[in-house]
Amino acid sequence: MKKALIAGITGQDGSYLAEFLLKKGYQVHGIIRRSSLGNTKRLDHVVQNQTLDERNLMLHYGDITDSSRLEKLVGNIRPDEVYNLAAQSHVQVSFNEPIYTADVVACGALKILEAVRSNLGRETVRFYQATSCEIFGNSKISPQNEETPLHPDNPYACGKVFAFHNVRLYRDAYGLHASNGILFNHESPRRGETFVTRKITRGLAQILAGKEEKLFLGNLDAKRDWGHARDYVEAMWLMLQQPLGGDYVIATGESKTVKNFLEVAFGLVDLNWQDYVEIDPKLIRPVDVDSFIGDSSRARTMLGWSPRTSFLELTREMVIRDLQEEGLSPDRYGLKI
Ligand code: NAP
Ligand code: F7E
Repeated sequence: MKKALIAGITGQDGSYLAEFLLKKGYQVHGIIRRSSLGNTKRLDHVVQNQTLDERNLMLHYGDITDSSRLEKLVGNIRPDEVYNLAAQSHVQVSFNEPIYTADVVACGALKILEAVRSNLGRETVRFYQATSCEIFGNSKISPQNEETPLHPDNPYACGKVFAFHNVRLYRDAYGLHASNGILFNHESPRRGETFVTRKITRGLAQILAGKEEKLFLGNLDAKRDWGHARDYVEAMWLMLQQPLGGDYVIATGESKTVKNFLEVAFGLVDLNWQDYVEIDPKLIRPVDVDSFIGDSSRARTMLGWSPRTSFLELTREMVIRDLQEEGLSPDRYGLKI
């Protein structure tokens, strides 16, 4: 039985990846932070599904900033595959907390990479780093691919660039099977509530439930290449099944504005978003990336990967799940599950 270790298993992607690997027959180990309230909401259904003699999901306390703990976990578990998804992943928060973000996003990635290199033979382990299209920033080149020059435009992106180069370096210097998944935005009903898509679908459901009257947002003209997280975790795994490590852009190749997302989400329940949305200047970032659009030809050719979920299907799934969270029947709005 193959063993995988996931840092960031309690996040959106970590929970989908854990499900994916468990279905493939892996023993999955996850690193979770101690929290005074639970942080395993996205995993509870998986944990509860396990029968006692089939406990293939194991959670270990740890923090990506704590190298001694990472050394111990990697040394004891001896995983075949290590996925580093742990991050302070909110761009706007990274402007407020740049030092902490760098500790987690940049140094955290290097710490787990070093724990892998020093504990495990390069023949036996494969490493995945959650890199982001944010490394391209406001690029002059569109669409962006693996050759696009890096131009990070926020502290989070600067941290991801540091990690990106270290993964490449560990591949070249030590022969480690290490890959950067350069993922463009990916969303789902499990998306954190302060990212724009989930903020919109959750806000819409709260308006319909009569709990809120308005939804406050920032830059509505920003364009993002939005895919579904469930599709993107498959690409992470595929990268680690290749004979050599490498860097791959994962994207849909379609870019939409925040306004487009509002139109589709509110349109699904026959509302006009302009009646409900107000701009809050506090939500405008010191620098925002105007537009992302990815060219994932390399992944499509070499990994045989392509996205399965359309923009409309993604938005629809998120709206339905947030209506249900508010105790509203999607049927009432003509939305069949
Ligand atoms: P997410 O929902 O914010 O999850 C982040 C995970 O990292 C959570 O499990 C979080 O734990 C954990 N974490 C944060 N700080 C940590 C620390 N100090 N020690 C250990 N764990 C820590 O992010 P996501 O959307 O799943 O994204 C997964 C990864 O892909 C991240 O590295 C992100 O930067 C990157 N990425 C995301 C996207 C996207 O569009 N979603 C695109 C490109 C790259 P808690 O649950 O305890 O907070
Ligand atoms: O913003 C605009 C905002 O926070 C998208 C992370 O997963 O993807 C994510 O980063 C756009 C931006 O995602 C609000 O200014 C308008 O232009 O959902 P977001 P992000 O910043 O693109 C990348 C690939 C990652 O790697 C990151 O980890 O929407 N926007 N109004 C808003 N954004 C937020 N959050 N909240 C608003 O009210």
